[in-house]
Amino acid sequence: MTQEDTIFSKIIRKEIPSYKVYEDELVYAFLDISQVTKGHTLVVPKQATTNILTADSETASAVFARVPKIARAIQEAFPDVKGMNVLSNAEEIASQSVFHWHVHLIPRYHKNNDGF
Ligand code: DGP
Repeated sequence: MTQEDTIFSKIIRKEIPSYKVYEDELVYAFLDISQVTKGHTLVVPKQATTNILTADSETASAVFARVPKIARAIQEAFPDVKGMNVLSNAEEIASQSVFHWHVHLIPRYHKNNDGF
């Protein structure tokens, strides 16, 4: 399988539906299907790369430059957001399951973190 064949590339190309949170020429952000908490979002570069261990500086800059804006947009959509985890899993040993780089934005609402 090439990186272009991952489910996220299909989502970026709109071959598979997703709930869009943000999009521009370099980055696509959409709700994670698993919703660890309400508003759990994935920020993905349109240029496919496996993970943060393979991302070039240009791609990494594009993704991380947009993370604060997208994080604040989530907080505006869900005003009860109290904080947020920002994380990225690289390789199977670190629980990566989709091999197209993505950053998780996981809003936190309560001390027990359920968010629902
Ligand atoms: P990771 O384990 O860090 O590689 O995270 C992959 C995430 O991708 C996981 O939280 C579930 C999410 N995911 C997998 N397939 C789909 C999909 O088809 N649509 C959406 N919206 N999210 C998906």
